[in-house]
Amino acid sequence: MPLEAYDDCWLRYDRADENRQASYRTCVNVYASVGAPELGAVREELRRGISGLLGREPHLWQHPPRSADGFLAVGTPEEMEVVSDAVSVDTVQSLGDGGFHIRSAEWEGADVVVVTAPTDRGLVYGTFHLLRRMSLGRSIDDLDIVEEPANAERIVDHWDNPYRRSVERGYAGQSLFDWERLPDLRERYFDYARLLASVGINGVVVNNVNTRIPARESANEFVSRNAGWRLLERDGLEKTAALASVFRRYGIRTYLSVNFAAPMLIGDLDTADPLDDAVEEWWARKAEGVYDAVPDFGGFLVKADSEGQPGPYDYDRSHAEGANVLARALEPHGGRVWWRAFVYSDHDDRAVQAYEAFEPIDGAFHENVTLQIKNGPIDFQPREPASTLFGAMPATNLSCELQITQEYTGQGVHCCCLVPQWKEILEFDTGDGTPLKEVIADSAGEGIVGVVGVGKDPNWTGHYLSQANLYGYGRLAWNPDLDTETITDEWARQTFDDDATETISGVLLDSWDAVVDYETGGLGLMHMMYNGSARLENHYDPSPHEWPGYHGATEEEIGVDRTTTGSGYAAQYPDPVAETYEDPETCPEELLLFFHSLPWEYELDETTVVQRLYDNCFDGVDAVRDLRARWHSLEGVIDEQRYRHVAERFDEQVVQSRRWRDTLVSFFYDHSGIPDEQGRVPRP
Ligand code: GCW
Repeated sequence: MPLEAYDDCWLRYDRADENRQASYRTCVNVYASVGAPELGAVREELRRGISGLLGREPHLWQHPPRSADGFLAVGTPEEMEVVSDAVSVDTVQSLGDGGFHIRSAEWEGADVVVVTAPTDRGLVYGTFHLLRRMSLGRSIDDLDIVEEPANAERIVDHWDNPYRRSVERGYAGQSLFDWERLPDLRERYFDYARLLASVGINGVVVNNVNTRIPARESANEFVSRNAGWRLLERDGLEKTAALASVFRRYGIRTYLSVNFAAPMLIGDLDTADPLDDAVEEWWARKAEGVYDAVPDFGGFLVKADSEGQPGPYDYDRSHAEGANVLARALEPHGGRVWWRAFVYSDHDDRAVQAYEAFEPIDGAFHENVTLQIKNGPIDFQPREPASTLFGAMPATNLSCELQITQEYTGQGVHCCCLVPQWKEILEFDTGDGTPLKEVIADSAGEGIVGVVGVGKDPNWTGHYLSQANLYGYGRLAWNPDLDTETITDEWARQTFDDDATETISGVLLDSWDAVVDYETGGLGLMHMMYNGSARLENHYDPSPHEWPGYHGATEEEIGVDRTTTGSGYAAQYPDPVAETYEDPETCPEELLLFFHSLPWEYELDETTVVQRLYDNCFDGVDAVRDLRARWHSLEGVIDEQRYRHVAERFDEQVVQSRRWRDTLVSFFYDHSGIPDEQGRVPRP
């Protein structure tokens, strides 16, 4: 038992019902190979899982057991005869890294279930897959399952600030990683790795992309709020190596965010110019040191020339030149650079900038560089169109960055299941019929990245229901074709009681639409959140007056013209996508005001723009009230603690959604002067 109490999330392994227990008895005897660190993790997970599901400890064997109930065999075909007999070895060998094969067979008169894979990492995923089936109460008879991850890279990025223990945009307490005490390990790190591996994550960036931000502590004293840049020093590498030893057991590679000016901050160079020989040499030596400490290190993540971080622009070099110097250093060790495309500066329309910076340098990045592009062109808003870069850089390795932590979607208070938002993005047609999910799954080194905000709070994510976002992110990264309902059902069923699954899954499914309605009016407006001063960044409360450029409200019109008569953003998409967005008649209604500035009384289907905005804001609050009522129906059905925690948050969400609604509808009314047809908008 861990010393600190914290939630098991979806790895609860509650007792299976009687019938199922009988049919799961094959798994009471486990024959698992030994050796690789991953296999220790496999055996341990089976011990936990089977003990929970069947109420009895499994027997772990190092040879095929003689048992009337048969047995479960976990290993590669080379290691185990029972495996090579039970499966087609060619099928297994043809699977990509992470892929696995689960098969029922008869072997020497015994019923066996075989979990096999070409790599040890695949055995971890196969084991979790089998345990998930059992947690979901599904049959494990006659299995013949072959799975491979759709995305080669399935990474979570932490925005944890080492040495300060804070988490940027984290709503679940302090950093999970006890930076001062590392390399001492905590049991919780292992449980975190289990959660990640159970949904197929294979990479973790342990520190914030803001590796150094000077903040004013007092009138004339500046300190660095984020000391992540120090992780490249010897002491930091020791801490990283300790975390990597935990993640490695679960097939997860560890990465660091690094500061582009590290040769000056840590080294004694007076430049970080990527074309300078001494800088090249510095990074090469630094990479050697990193790999000495962490032999399977994943690579560097860089936020450059953005929001105060240094970058190649400081030396008049391009992003490709900046990324490539790091790529050359990592290349001999098999490492990769994740270079973020999140750059913007003073400009009339921030949406157009990433494309302007990166599209012209398509093809200029080294093979071991992946461009990490946020899902939309602005910044993790409740709803955005997909970024134009996904359809514009065929010669570059691309990845899509999603935000799991709910910075703009109610933080740790509002229930907002983001899986439907991510599905919308992944299914987006990038122009020639290729959905975005295929663009990022095109080659090795591409994939999905999710910004997690997990912290030390006992429930990991701040809001119990936000665990579904972490779960859903992993499941979608593994298989973007899964539908949203499958994911929410799976999560609810493993996390709560069977009787509550339908209600909880339903609540999750309707939650995002509600947030979009009351935080934006549902027609593509965005960023109407309070920002505040540099030290009080908030992104939670409504504040539409603060950033007029994002919504363009005037007395005549509402929305931002991003067509060719405006900022030209729509034209960055290839046709026919660009054409669809250019014309307000064909632009999807939910993005209308993102692309167009329209008169308040512009006609929509059976109503006007302003009336639709009013209606949506009111609908959003009604929907939250309905979600709360549905949650209340679970009283006595699920445990008191989680019931109350979420019920209290729903109470607060009702209050906050009304605040959002009232602020937005008054704002729309103040600008338009057009009353709500139903008289709900208070006139000043
Ligand atoms: O959304 C903004 C956040 C910043 C974040 C930045 C980024 C890590 O408000 O907190 O910084 O994006 O993605 O780099």
